[in-house]
Amino acid sequence: MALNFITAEEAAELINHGDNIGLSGFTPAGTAKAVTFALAKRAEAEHAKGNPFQVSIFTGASTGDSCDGVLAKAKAIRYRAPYTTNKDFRNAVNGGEIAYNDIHLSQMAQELRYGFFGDVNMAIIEACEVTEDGKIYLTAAGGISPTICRLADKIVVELNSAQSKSSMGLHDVYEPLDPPYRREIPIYKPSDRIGKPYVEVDPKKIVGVVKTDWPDEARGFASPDPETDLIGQYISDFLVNEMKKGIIPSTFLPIQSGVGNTANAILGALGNSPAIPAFNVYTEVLQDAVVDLIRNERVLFGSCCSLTLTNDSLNGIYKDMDFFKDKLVIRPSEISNNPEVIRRLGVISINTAIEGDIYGNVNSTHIMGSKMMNGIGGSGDFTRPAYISIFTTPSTAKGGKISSIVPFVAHLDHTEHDVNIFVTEQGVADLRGKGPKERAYEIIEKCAHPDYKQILRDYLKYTDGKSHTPVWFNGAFALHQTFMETGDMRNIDWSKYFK
Ligand code: 0RQ
Repeated sequence: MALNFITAEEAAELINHGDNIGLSGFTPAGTAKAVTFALAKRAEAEHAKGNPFQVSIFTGASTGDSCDGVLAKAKAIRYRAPYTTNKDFRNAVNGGEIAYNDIHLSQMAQELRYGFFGDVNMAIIEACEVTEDGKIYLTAAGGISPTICRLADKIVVELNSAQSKSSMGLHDVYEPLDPPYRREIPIYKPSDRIGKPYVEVDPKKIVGVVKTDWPDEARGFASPDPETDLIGQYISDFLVNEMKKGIIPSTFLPIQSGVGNTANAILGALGNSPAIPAFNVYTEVLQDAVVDLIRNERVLFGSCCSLTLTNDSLNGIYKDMDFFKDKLVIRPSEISNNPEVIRRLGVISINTAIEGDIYGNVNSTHIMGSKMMNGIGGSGDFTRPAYISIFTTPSTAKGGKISSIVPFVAHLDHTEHDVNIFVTEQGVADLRGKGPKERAYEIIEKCAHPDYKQILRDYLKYTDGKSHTPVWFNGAFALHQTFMETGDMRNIDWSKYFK
């Protein structure tokens, strides 16, 4: 069947108010750009005419400005799931304009198949190649593309010439069956391939192909600073020690690392540690640091869901495909983040917290309990089934006015049952094999900033001190309350909270 080439504006005209739209990509990598940009313009035009125009957006993870940014500013999104990082989108969410559903990334595709979100009216998929018989070759990310392509009534392909066709063998496209027919996902080592290098669709569903040359919108990272360097060094030393104790096998275990500057610095530290053998990465987002480690043969293999790289780094891979093709694989998020596989492989997870509490609960998503930052992303997918789960954060935020260690997290994403190790620039708290009160002591003494150690010890003193997990209700959020009232948690006056 001949491909029908259309413009981005013509594709946007095929979308109706109230539609459910699925997008390729995971982070700004591999995300549809041209049609979503045109869709925002269409929404603005409809709104100017007084017509309602809003859609629901389903993605693999965050997107770039040409999607979440422009659509949020155009007030074109009613509902959106999962993860985002865009500032304009965040403002709209925290202003109550968008129903944002922060679900675990590994669950997005299957929950679409289960019908939790209704029909998928259109899938917009970025590709580096599409064939008349319905083979779509994805670009820098797997995301939820296989599932939305299968579920969608209509597919629009963004054929992006800024993405090299040399990426055509990188993907391993596999979609599990749903219960009660689901079998094990047959990945036994990070480099195993179990699917096809393309998404196969009924060609009749491809209603249009939009040619574009829009580069990915992933941003670079700041150079590591002394704080992130220290955290990276602590984690590297901790893992070496675990290997010496025989807890981590001498061949080492695959690493998952979150996204951001700290994650980039940690991977750099692991790569530079002579005591750590060359290792595998089984992660969702592959960042620049890992590309360098693959080139230096410190990382043997990288399994991911997206190449969230600077464009220079991405093009470097595309140019060097002969070197990278047996060292990298891009999977759908349902597979890259699959708890079954993560537990089988024994992945060591390293993610960033906004705050943690003295018992080991972690808040990854909400500032002061109510303002959404980004979302849980894949951190929950990896933390629970991890061989060892690690969370990191600087011990303070906003120049010391906020302690990242608090009596009780103001929002809970990862519970004390799932968190093994907590690391700040102050040190490493090992929560394994400890009861709640022992964990409280460990976290305060090893991780809290010196300005907050006594404040946290005082909080514990005001609990009944005896019960299993002592909580003082009036004081549990007193540090947060003090920050909201005075702008600095160090102004805490516990006596105000006595009744
Ligand atoms: O605010 O931007 O106004 O300066 O939060 O903090 O220190 O820049 O940290 O960029 O590494 O992000 C948890 C948000 C950390 C991220 C989080 C303020 C701080 C700053 C950002 P400003 P930093 P990072 C893989 C895994 C969840 C998803 C996940 C994240 C801003 O890592 O979204 O793990 N994780 N995904 O000042 C108030 C505190 C604070 C605070 C920091 N305690 N109270 N504000 N801030 N701590 C990725 C995917 O799934 C794709």
